[in-house]
Amino acid sequence: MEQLLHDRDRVGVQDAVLLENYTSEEAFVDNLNKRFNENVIYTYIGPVLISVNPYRDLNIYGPKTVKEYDNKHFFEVPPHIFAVTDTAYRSLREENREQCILISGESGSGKTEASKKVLHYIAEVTDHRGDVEKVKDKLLFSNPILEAFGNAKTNRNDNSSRFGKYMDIQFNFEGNPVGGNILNYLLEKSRVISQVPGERNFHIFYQLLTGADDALMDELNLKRNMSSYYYLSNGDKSNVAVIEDRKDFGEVRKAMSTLEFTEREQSDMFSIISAILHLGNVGFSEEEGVSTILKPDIVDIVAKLLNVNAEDLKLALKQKTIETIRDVVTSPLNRELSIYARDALAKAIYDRLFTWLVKRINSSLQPETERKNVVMGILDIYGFEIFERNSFEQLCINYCNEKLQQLFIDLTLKSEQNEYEKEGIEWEHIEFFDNTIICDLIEKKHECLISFMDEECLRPGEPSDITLLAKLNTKLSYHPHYISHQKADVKLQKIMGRDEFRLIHYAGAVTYNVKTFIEKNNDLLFRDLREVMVNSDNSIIKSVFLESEQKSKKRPETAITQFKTSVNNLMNILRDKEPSYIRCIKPNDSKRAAYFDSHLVTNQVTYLGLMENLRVRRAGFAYRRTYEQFLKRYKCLSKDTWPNYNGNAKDGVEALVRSLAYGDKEYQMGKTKIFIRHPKTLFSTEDAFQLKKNEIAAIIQSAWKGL
Ligand code: AD9
Ligand code: MG
Repeated sequence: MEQLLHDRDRVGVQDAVLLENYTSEEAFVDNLNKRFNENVIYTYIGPVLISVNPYRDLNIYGPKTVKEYDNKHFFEVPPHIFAVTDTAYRSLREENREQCILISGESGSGKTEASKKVLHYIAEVTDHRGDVEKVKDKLLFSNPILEAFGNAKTNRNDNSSRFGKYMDIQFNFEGNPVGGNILNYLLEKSRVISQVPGERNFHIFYQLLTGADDALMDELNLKRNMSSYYYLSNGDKSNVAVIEDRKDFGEVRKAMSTLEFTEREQSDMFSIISAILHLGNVGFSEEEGVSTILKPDIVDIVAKLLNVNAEDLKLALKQKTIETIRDVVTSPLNRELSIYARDALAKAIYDRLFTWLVKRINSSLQPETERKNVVMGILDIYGFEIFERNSFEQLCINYCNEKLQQLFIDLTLKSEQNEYEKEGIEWEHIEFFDNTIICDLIEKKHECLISFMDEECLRPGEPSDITLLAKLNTKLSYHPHYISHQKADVKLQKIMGRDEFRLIHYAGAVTYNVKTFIEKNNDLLFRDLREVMVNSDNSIIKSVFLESEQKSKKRPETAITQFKTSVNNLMNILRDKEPSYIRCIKPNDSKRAAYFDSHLVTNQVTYLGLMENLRVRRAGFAYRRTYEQFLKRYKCLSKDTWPNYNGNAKDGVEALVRSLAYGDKEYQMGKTKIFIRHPKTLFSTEDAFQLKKNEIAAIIQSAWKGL
């Protein structure tokens, strides 16, 4: 137990609740820093795990470590992601309680790696029978496929997930995985058509161009030269040293066959990827406001790859048809609108392909029998984002984080309260910041940011980003967490643009720029293009466009409303599960090993709400352990319990704390645990224990010598 407790000057404390000065952010960060310098990346706040990305292989996930954590009590072993996973798994297996592991943190902090470690640990400690192995292989191999299509090199992370992911692992009564299910959130589809300098498009484009054999390249009409493709041309074309596209492509193909993708499905997918690359090369010119296609033969290639009628596609790139109440009107597009239509098509195809892919993987992960299974969910989702310039995507992401924070507060307080009640300890009310007010501002029916945004997007006439902002400012300026330019103080007005609004989130204030809000929220694809796609003979294209066509018979839902629905569904899924939290932290901005930038870490500690978390955890008792564990370690400190003690553990601890002269207010005896209020009480006990241990060792040694 508490292996590192006695070495706290060097390695810091393994649980931040034991920090003397627990309200000091500096002390908190310093503790993480000390541990990081000793290659200890994991620290707790009570049951919450903090993980600092080491950016190097620390050799701490091998079979030996798995064994060290397998079936051990949480506090008997040093903090580790395996300890968290093991505890969740035992609770699922022994008490039949559904679990969820919630991983958050900013880009590059190690969320995806953490989620893989969880899966890896589960795979290691469950049965290795053939049928179970097969399921585990499928679960593990879903990762390379989703990463190929959903991850990309960004300036923050060479393998950045550009979508949110929730994955269920389903277990049977023996505690073995029998299947799974994945939900995906908000793929960053704008990346398909352009990337900022230094970043890349999704991995799959490069993997296909470097990994496909010549026959496939011919079939797809592709050239290996990346600069031939406009959609890749503004991205980073250098071979990124750490990304091995060719090897990864092999892995993806292997994963696809493990998940039983048919040859046809695979070839349809690659045709779509190639079609998108060619589509980007379709250029337009304009005469008297009417666009013409520059190289129609490129559209022929796209049409062939997508298995659609080439002439229909050409027409759909040059005109738009609008249905009014009275009739159907077709009008030509100018060059700008043709480009817009082309890009919208590329994004829509890719986005739907990704959704199809998740569904396809899910069908392969379905358990063979329909018995009721117990579930462990893993959530790997973008953390709170605050950039120099924040747009629609950041609003969605930060809204999701507000909801997760709300759930976190709910569940943490509830579990603290439950424990106190279960142990018969008097509950002390804890003050905390309730972010419901911000969630309501964003999502509460009829009177929130989302509803006003939708109202404006869907109103007839010419809604624009500026009319949207005007509406938000009028309707929401009364709200304490909404700051319009007008409402801002002089200092803030200087840094806030007139096309911006500001929300005060639980993690800090964020200024959002409304430019492109309407376009992104409407997420429009002209009807002409949709119709061409519905008539495709590519099985994937046909099915994904048909599906959304059927859904959108009525008024199509806006992007943010769809997101709101899926976030609320997610909250319902998580709400009735037992949560475990993993908070990931990035030590520096340069992907460097052994470099801890305290300033950067402090920011993340703020955004992750860790100080608040610590405060809640410390509001009552800093330390709690079962009587058995406490007695086992410290029994040598009292004559009543050492060298021989045969009574029950609770009486033993009672006698022990009496002889250690704990103050009355300093501790409480629960039904199964002792609760200690301040760390210094525990530390003096621990120090006494270390002294005693050395004393006993010396006595034993001299006794040996004497023999
Ligand atoms: V993003 O929001 O998807 O952009 P993540 O998922 O938080 O981000 P990721 O897990 O991809 O970050 O980690 C980034 C990189 O850090 C990995 O590619 C590894 O090179 C490195 N990393 C992360 N965790 C560990 C670890 N436990 N040990 C060693 C790690 N390296
Ligand atoms: Mg990730």
